[in-house]
Amino acid sequence: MIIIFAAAVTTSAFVIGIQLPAPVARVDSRLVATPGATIFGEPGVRELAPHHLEARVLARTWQFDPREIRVKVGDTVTFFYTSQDVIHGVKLMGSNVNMMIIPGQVSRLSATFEKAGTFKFLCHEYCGLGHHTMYGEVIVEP
Ligand SMILES: [Cu+2]
Repeated sequence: MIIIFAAAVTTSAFVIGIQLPAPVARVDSRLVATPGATIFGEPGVRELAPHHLEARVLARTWQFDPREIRVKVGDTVTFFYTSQDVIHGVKLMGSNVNMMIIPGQVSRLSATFEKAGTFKFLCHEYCGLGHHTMYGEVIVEP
């Protein structure tokens, strides 16, 4: 069983590309939404290089800002998430993005979109009465 478990972990890490997200930076959650104070002051998508984008997403009760992210097929997007208030989470369907979003901490993960379509993302940490309204979508254009 231990050998099978070790093989499953090794395969998911090095073949499938599933990684443990680690905190990459700290932010002051009181100032996080202030323009100019942190990278989340102006949330959205920026092009860093051809086919390499950066998405800065601020989670707060009960929405993601931005709620819609548009990319093109073949783009690699590095997602940065943080929370302004309570612990949230994000699971992006059809990708490896599945992270906790913790106030004061930046979570980062990259995904490459090989297929056109609309991929929903949603909060997977119960964050209060409006939790079920906390979702958005990545639109991958051909
Ligand atoms: Cu939630």
